[in-house]
Amino acid sequence: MKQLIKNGTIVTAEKTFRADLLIVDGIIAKIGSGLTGGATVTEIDASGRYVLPGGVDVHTHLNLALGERRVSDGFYQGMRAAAFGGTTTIVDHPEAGPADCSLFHQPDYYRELLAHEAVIDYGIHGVFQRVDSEVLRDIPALIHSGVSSAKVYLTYDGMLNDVEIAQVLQAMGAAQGLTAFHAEDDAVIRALREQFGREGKRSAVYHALSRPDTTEADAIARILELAWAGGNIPVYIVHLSTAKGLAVIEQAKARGQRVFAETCPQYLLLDQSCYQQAEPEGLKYVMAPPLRSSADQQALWRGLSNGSIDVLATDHCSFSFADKVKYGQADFRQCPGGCPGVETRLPLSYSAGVGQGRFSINRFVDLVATTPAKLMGLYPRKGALQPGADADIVVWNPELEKTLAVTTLHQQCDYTPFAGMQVKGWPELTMLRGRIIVKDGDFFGEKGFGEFLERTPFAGSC
Ligand code: DUC
Ligand code: ZN
Repeated sequence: MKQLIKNGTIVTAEKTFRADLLIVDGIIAKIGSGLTGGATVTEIDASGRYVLPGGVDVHTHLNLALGERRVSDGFYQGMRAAAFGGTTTIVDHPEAGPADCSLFHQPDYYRELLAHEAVIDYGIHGVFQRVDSEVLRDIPALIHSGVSSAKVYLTYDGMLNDVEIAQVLQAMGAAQGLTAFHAEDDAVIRALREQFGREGKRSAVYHALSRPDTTEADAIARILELAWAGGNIPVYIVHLSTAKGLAVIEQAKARGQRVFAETCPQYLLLDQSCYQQAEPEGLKYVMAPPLRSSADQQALWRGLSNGSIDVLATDHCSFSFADKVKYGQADFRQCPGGCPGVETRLPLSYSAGVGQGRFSINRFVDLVATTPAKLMGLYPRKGALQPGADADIVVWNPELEKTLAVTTLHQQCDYTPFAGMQVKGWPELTMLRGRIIVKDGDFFGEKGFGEFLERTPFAGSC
């Protein structure tokens, strides 16, 4: 099957140029001017539109379950929403599995769940919930099974201590795995949560106050020292939220350390004043790390534009507002943490990033598609517009304006933290491996068409 996207403006991480793009059997075959595909070609007119690689969101929790608390969308609805927002690949973070389960358990379990549900392509991260000889032994096999990254928590129940982190880093580095870190210092957070609980300070604002910015910066500093001491082992910091944490990363990068950082739209566009909203509204913003100050936001924008921050992902985690109120109204410590965002990532970051002159459209493509694909072992199959790449393509209308509202989004969540925000720029058409899955607000995806992506081991740099 042949398709030709005509008259569009192609945007890659490096350049912007007018050209046509020919797709043969789901793969990009040619990019050039005046292309024709013969009698059997289907043409898509992209005049006045940008032609972008499909978005790659490497931090989602589309099906997270923490005991009886479950996110509201699940894989099918979450992926459908992603497609509406121009994202064609996700790499999902599973929750911890049963006690003592092997390193393969959660990726295998997620693959089973996803096999018949997926409407976009997907990878799965591993998760370290304990460290022992079996876990360390299994790391190379995990990486070579296509799960080239795995996450370590420095807080929550499955957190690792420094000795365990050093062991994991050694084994991951040797196997060319990329270790992702949730960087929050548990001891301080635990102490503050207990103190606020004792003092009856249980509203949403105390969630933020119990996780000060130093907890992120200190945790990052600890991770980076361990990775450096281990021989500059590559690390990936998820959902960076603070200027202090960014400063630690910038110092490390300056000494040549292989550290990669991700942030998310909520940390760029929402601030801690959200917790002051009349109760229970503040619970919508209970997430870890919490929202920060406007000075932190400015620092993160600077980091995105100057290259200190490498990836824009979402940490999409759609616990409903109803459940946040049910569990968290009396005590923020019981509130399930997270917010939805997989559908709004591209429009928000394009509008606030490119639209407001903070970075170029090429940097936008780099942050939302190309660099995440490189880091997570998906490039150049994903995140690239070049011959041989999957034809995962977004036709982007830079003039389309929308006001974000829960009623018009497709995420199966009863709120969006970005309600009322105005965006200019929207994906009109989303294509996955040559197949149109969203066009002009209609969904044409099919359960089971999304494929598991065997990710390649980490190349060492990107
Ligand atoms: N933070 C959240 O708020 N929710 C899901 C996981 C995480 O790291
Ligand atoms: Zn997360």
